[in-house]
Amino acid sequence: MTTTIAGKITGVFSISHEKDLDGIVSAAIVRRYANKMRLAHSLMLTDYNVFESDFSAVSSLKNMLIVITDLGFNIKSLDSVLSRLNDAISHGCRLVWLDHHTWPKQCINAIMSLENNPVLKIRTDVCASEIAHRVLMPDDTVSESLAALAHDSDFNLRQSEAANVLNDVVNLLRIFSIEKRQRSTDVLASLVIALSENGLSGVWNEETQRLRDDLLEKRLQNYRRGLLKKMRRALEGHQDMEIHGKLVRIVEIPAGISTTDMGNFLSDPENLRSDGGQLSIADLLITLGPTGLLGFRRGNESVLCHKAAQLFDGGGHPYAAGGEYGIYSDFEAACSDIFYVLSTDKNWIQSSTSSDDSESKE
Ligand SMILES: [Mn+2]
Repeated sequence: MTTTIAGKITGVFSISHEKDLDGIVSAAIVRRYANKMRLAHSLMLTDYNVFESDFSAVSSLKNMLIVITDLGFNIKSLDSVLSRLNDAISHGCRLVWLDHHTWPKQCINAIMSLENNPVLKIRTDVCASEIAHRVLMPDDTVSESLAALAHDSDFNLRQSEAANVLNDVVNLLRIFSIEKRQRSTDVLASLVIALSENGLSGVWNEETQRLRDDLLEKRLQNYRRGLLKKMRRALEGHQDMEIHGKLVRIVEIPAGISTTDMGNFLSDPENLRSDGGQLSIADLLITLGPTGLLGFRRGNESVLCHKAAQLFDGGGHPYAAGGEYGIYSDFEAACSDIFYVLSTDKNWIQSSTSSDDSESKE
């Protein structure tokens, strides 16, 4: 596509997801592309709750290559998104949209029917950074390794300490921007720039396993200490119940902690140790978030998380799933409800005939 950009394009306007490492790395790859093409580069990081209002800036763009990464949109925003893009395209802009979320057919058709040859690449089996690398910078090894980093984070593989660290850095900077009422783009732009200039080694010292920026490293350690304290307190308030012979544990997720972080914390036997001794690993682990969302994980392969989640208007995989309890005020009362619903159904437990050999695999 490098040869098909119209001559009058003067810059790249990059719009990416602010919320996680995949969005930040996608933006870094887009910036490498802009540099390679000797085009000016501007950045806007956004999230779904402010996407439509942020997107209004698109209307006034002129002669820009608009590159949107790691963001999808739903039918509800279709008209407003289309009208902004139509404005921009009538001012000589072109659109490239790269995403890995599931799109409604109607939205795909609407984007593809825009003028000026829009590019829309959606794949759900990889992360957005990997799509950006393949579409924009296929021969660039820095983009390739950045995309691998985002993959580790997005798929929660946790094989790269650097990915874990950068994910926490993105979160801590986002929270800082909310608390200080600053634009997330202003707070996160230097990270995007550092990653795009020198790849991971621009921000991370592989030898010492620390961030190159000492102050940021200090802020990271404080942030992680705060997270641990919150998660330990949440674990202390856990509710356990044996249902159909399985140990079911519910833990309340404190504000500011992601379901992934909480789930990872609770699945590590190291964290289940307290002064009172060692908590056993639950067969079914349920997290209840502040807005009533439920996360399901298992410590035993005879448990089917997606079947449990189906009892709460959700679904997912046998090993992890999500559902919804709804707004609640009393955690213990909510737990009793959840335990009761699970007691009324046995489909979330695999029949015992094959469980012996499958259990040993986990
Ligand atoms: Mn993503």
